[in-house]
Amino acid sequence: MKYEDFLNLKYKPASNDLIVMFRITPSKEFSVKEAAIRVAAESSNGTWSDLKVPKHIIKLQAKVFDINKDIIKVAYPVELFEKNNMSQILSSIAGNIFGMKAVKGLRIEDVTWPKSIIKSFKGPKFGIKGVQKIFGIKDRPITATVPKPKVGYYPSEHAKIGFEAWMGGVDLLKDDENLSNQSFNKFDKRLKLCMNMREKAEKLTGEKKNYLINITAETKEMIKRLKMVKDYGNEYVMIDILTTGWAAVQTIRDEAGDAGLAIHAHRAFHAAFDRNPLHGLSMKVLCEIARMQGVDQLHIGAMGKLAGSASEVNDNHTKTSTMGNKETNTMLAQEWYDTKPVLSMCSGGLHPGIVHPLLEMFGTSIGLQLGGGIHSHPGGTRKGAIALRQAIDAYKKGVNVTEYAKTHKELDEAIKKWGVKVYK
Ligand code: CAP
Ligand code: MG
Repeated sequence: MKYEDFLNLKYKPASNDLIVMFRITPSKEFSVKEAAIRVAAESSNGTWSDLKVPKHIIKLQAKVFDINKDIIKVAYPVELFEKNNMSQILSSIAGNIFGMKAVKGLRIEDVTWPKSIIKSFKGPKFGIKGVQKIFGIKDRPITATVPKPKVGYYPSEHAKIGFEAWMGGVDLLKDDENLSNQSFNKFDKRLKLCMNMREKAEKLTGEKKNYLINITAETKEMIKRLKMVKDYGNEYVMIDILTTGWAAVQTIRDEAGDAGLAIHAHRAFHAAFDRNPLHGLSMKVLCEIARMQGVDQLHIGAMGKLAGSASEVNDNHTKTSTMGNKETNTMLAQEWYDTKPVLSMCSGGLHPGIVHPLLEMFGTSIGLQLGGGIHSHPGGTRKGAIALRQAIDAYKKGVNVTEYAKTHKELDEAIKKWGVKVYK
């Protein structure tokens, strides 16, 4: 076995090969081709020196089958991977290779996952239709808000903010990604008080309300917290999928599925590896993995305060919310078989004057999360929530927000404060 065995530009991938599209920047002593075969070798079963090996091992070699400037495609025999084991799959295709001296930069742009791997994971229990059914919503986005400042409130203050937001028309109160069970806001206290407020708001508004309480913790502790959420009759849990890790997410998917709870996935930590265009792993691939692992809602970006271009967010949305896509210059083809679509949650610096472009891009079967864009409304949280619902109503009626604001005070105040932004 030698490096050259991992190159075959005439190879046509088998239908059950796993295919990775890499963007590769070779170190100066290597050509793209030399670096590419080293990546294919190290991520499948090669090594740096030549080896005499039995025939059956050769079958597991990955093959570089396409090189186009700095984009290479590698086909991996599916036998290389353990089904239903995302950690092992990523240790192979997204492991040592990022640290190889043969590359100065290496980024996984996309992956085509073969059917046998996709179907080995549970996928979402609810998916888009299931979460819309929880709220009885079909023709408007699901709305969420997170109390700001992101941490510091006592449970009673947190619950009060939740009540105000629910009364103003928000569907989901959400914990921030770094709120869990700190001394100033204990999980069990917060859960109890927010459930009381949820019940009160449901009665007064006649609308279904829910709470995305963040169970992020060590896995056994997360299961304990998930069970507490279930006991209170809430229908969701929230988990920071990247700081907890894929094995933990898979366990929570099993537990949440048994408990009939939907999963809201926060993606904090993603920018550590998806922001550098020349090194790391794209958010598209994280969307694909999260979908296989079975989250029901996932933050995908929104061209607000955080990095991520409209086309990147659009690709993310394609991976969460469609049943498949053809190859483009930024995406590999993917088929999802019967793995449910995941609700794209758009968030990050959003306010009522900025939601229309998102609805124009993605339609109304998405989630909109506004934190500061609700709580910093001049009239306070409840008015901020009302302004968001007014902006959504305007969209559904085909009226632009400036026009609609003339007869809707809360929206008018939001626009006066933050303006109406259209994405460039
Ligand atoms: C938004 C947010 C979300 C980010 C996550 C925050 O608050 O709560 O965590 O949007 O980013 O902490 O910043 P604001 P993404 O609405 O006040 O900005 O959705 O891109 O993963
Ligand atoms: Mg947050």
